Amino acid sequence: MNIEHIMDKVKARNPGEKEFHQAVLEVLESVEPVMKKRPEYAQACILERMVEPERQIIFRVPWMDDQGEVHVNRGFRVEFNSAIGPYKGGLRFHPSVYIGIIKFLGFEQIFKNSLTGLPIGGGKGGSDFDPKGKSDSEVMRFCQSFMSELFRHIGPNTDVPAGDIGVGGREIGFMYGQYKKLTNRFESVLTGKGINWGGSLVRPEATGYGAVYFTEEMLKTTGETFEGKKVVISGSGNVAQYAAEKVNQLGGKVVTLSDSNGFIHDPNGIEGERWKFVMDLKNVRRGRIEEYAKKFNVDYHEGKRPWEVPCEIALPCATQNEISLDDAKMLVNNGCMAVAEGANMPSTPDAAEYFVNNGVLFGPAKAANAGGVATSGLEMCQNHIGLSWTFEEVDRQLHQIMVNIHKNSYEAAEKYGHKGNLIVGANIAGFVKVADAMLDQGLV
Ligand code: NDP
Ligand code: 2IT
Repeated sequence: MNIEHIMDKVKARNPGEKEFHQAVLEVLESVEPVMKKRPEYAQACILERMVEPERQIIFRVPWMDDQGEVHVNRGFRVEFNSAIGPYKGGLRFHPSVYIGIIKFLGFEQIFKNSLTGLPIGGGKGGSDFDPKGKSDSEVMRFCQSFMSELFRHIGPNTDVPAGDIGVGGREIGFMYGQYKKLTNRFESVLTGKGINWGGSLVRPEATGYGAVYFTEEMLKTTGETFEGKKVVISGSGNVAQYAAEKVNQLGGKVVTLSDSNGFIHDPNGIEGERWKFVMDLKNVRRGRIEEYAKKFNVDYHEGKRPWEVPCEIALPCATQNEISLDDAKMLVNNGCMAVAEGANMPSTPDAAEYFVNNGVLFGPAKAANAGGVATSGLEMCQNHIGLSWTFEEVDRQLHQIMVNIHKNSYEAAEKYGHKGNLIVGANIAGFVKVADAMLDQGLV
């Protein structure tokens, strides 16, 4: 097996998709020792098949704004791999979305979903639509138009989308309503649904809580806990909000949050009334994080990311490539001992490598943020059996899944000679299950 050869081919066949190239290269490098031990994988061209999505759908999404003006956006759904279950993964609505972003996310999702231990394949979708500044009716019309094409490609045993950046409970509701109208079926075709219509308790909290549970497991390996630790978080959306809540519950102190305009630094800790203010600001009023600084009279840093603030633990929960090598150096210099990726691929490859080589406990995205999709899997399970579990029950299962993901990634890294490197461990543990399923199912 020649990684360079496969990588050259990926670049030639997917020109300009730099985020996708980045995600593929990391996995190829990690699984090299497995490929040496298991020649049957190379013989069946498992890697060459894995990097090619099973199906890619690109479609027109026309919609009308409140002034009666027509807009046209582009919709995507990449159904990447169904070896271990129906395609599963979120939808991202953000102006930066193009096929390369959706493919990087869909590719990562294959291994993440495998790590959860649940029967879910990998997929991702979205649109270059920007929900920011749009009215609820505009968002509804967009979601309805988006689903008017997407519905024919998805289904509870085929492909089950959920949220991601720019897609939360409001958007899932509008899309679910349209799916139901078009198909006349009330079924488990989306996750992240409202609690009164098939949603699961803990799904809103799951990604953030899961990332913190994962961090707890990493800290345990060095006898540490969250108690009294200063925690820097980026983002102030779904993942960041609930990561902050869980850190507070475990005795840590969250001192930053951010959005795409800048970050706030609150040395008092973002908890209690201050945390509730963020929840209302971001989920109800849909305002900017700068308002927090005005309200509580703390520092706001326009156009900057929070990595300059000294901390023991950093949780990037905003977007891809938000931690550069320089940021990583700054964090390590300031005493950061653990980084867990709540966002997808937030560390650039050289930043991630720097953390690992400098003794930082590093939880890569596909392991650390798998709690969201895992709880989506639990939502599907409840829908299939027609029951709803309690908050405590879902939280218990989420916690156990995060403990297992840490254990499996840690052990895989050790087995293949990279003790403590959870990037390698998570990639290998996620990969082997999917590769074996593909072998079992023949050349499809
Ligand atoms: P939200 O839309 O709820 O929040 C995203 C946050 O990140 C906002 O504060 C947003 O700021 C900020 N952000 C987005 N893009 C950028 C950017 N280019 N530069 C700086 N800040 C940015 O999304 P989520 O919280 O759901 O998602 C955050 C991350 O977590 C993403 O990487 C997502 O893929 C990942 N993730 C999400 C899961 C989920 O269940 N929701 C599961 C696993 C991973 P602003 O409002 O200004 O745009
Ligand atoms: O990146 C992710 O794992 C998600 N956005 C959640 C996917 C899901 O299906 O819950």
